Amino acid sequence: MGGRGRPVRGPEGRRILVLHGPNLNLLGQRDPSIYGSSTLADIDRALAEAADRRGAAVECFQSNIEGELVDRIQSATGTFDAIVINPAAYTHTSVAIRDALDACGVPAVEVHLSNVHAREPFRHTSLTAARCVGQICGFGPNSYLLGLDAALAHVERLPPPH
Ligand code: CA2
Repeated sequence: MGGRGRPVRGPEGRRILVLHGPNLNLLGQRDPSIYGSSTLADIDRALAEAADRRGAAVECFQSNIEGELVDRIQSATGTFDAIVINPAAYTHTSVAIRDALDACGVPAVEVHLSNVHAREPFRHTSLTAARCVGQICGFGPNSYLLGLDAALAHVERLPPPH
């Protein structure tokens, strides 16, 4: 039993959906001073290896299209234990992604490569973070790995489904 009498299950067999928002497909090709030199493929590989070491699995998906991200969030219900999402620019604009996170019933962790709170004021507001368990930002690609661990730690403390 975990704290407060909740059952604790390990990360084994957990399925985590990783979503990357618009322009993140360009990582490693431009603006390395802000976003570093890792490519999205590097990040996805590191996530898959980290998940594998924990006996869990990730599925990674990137889209520049808001509706495709909404579709993937909706389809996570009943198929994934948690979502790790970097909504990129949609963080600051998307009521649709916020509503999808609300509706899907799957716990989500928001991650950002950069420290959005130390950048332009328009990046300080996240429409999506309030529908997530929490937000991790400013650690470069490690934000995703920290997000994966946060998501696994969170679901381990949820009661198992009936
Ligand atoms: O820091 C993050 O992870 C962001 O989500 C990245 C978004 C930005 O709009 C958010 O405010 C913070 C931008 C992703 C664009 O990625 C690029 C990568 C390489 C070159 C150009 C853009």
